[in-house]
Amino acid sequence: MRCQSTTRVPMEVHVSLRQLTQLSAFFCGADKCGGDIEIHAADYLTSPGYPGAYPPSQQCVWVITAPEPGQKILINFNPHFDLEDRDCKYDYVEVYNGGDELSPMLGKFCGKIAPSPIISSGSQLLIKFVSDYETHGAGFSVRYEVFKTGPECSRNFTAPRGVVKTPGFPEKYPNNLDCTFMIFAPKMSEIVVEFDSFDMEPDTTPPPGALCRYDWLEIWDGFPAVGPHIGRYCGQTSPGRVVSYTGILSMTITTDNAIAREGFSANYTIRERNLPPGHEDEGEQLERCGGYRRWSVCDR
Ligand SMILES: [Ca+2]
Ligand SMILES: [Ca+2]
Repeated sequence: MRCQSTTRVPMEVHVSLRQLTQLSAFFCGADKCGGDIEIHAADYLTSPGYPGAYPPSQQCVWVITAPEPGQKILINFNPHFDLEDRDCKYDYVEVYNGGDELSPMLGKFCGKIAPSPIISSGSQLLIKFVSDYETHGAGFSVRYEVFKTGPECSRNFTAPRGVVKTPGFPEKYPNNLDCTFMIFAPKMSEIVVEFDSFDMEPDTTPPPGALCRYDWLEIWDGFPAVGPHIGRYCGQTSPGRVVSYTGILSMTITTDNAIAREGFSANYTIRERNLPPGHEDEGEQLERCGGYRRWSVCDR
């Protein structure tokens, strides 16, 4: 059995070769094969030795638990998936929808095609890996994370005016949100958003270069992460009044797994673009450039 090079047995301990083998198998096993995992952040688990060949005669059981009872778990298998393929009789991965093997099985997998992403219906998921005594493959790697409520809370707005607010406002917003709001305006108009109230979990001691690490609102004048960035907000630092000139304004709301506040409520209005006299042609220029108000972006 191949062991992690970081595993060291203290030299002062006098043990027989047999004991040493058992001990190293124990350390490798504890590190690599099975265990209880509580999700703190997205992370990976792999078959022992991945992406090298897994050892024979493995039986690894991982029980993954989300930090809160109402949460679900999302797992994604790496496409580099390789388990002996004989109708999953000898080597296989099983996924159960719960914390034990009596829970409903969501799938049993082998061969070279990685399973599709799986979402638990409760807060626990069990992954079991079994290999027999011969014929091995590279195994599998799986990324696990708390399933974020994305599609349910995301919305598009096209009406000339409306209200944008955090889910449940003025009650506290839910944890583990990942929502996108997009406001679309007709050509030659701009979007004005006025925040009436704003309160998200503050981040009082961010390290240099970081900002609002727990819960935040992020705003772009355009598509998320594509258009010019307007800002990232948390605590009681309200964005105040925000104007989009591109015809699209995007907001993303991200919250972590603890501590919630009231969130925010904002009114938006779509209005005719107001250009000072003598600058009317800039409007056309903006349209030609795909609505970017930065000339440098347009020039490229
Ligand atoms: Ca095998
Ligand atoms: Ca939070």
